Amino acid sequence: MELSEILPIHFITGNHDIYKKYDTDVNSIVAFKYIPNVTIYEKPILVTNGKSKILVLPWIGDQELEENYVKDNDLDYVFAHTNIAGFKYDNNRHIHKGARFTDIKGIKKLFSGHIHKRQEFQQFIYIGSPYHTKRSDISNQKGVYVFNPDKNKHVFTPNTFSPTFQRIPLETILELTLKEASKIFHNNYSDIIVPNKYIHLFNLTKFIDLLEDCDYKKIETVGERKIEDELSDVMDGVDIKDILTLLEMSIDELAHHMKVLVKLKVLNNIYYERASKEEVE
Ligand SMILES: [Mn+2]
Repeated sequence: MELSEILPIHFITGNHDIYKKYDTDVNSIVAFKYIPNVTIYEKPILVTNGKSKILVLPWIGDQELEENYVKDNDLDYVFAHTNIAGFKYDNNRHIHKGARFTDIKGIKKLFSGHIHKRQEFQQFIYIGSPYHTKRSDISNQKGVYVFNPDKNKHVFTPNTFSPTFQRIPLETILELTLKEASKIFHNNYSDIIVPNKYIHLFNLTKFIDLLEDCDYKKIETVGERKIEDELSDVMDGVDIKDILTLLEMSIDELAHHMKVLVKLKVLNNIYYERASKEEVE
């Protein structure tokens, strides 16, 4: 709202803004549609600034279709929300099942959302989330891109304001003065990596007491071994889930008896199917 008073805002639907798995007709960003100076895009569309041909490509979830939209139009720029083959998921696994945009010739620049990890390859850019949201963001610098289509130049400005997630070895901290330590922990989420052999000796409570004047977000300790376990957990995790799958997972978490779980899932499925079929006015 405040932003739209400064400059025109353009939204494109992503997979987490939609109710159904692929169809974007029921989405949450529609709520912003009536704000002056705000445009939302629910379907792929060609737009222009008078000089360049620009494809706006909201979430489709079908890599072939996405590739065709890009191939079939002689484009300058693309703004997308999708998996792009050759890049990495937030958990660092390679994206194999994704649109092969990097093979398509002639795109001057492509910006995409979807993956939160900021990454660039040639003229293809995942802008990333604007700030850290979880531990997998550790060491991924977030920020804002400003793009000038006339010159095909972009400038990245790091976000040095928002809290970040970080991991700091205990040895490093022990070398710091209290003032230096306060500065590092200030406003951030920090894991102190404690060597396994010292895990029972390090007194976190006492340590945090020392930092009482430091306005930190969170300080936790992790053993070296725990980090290894966690990393392999992340590797096995599936990155993107649709609402149906998320609902099913939370049903599982209720830990009812098998019979009840099965009933809930059947109900969930029926409800979801109905909702998906229903016409939206
Ligand atoms: Mn997404």
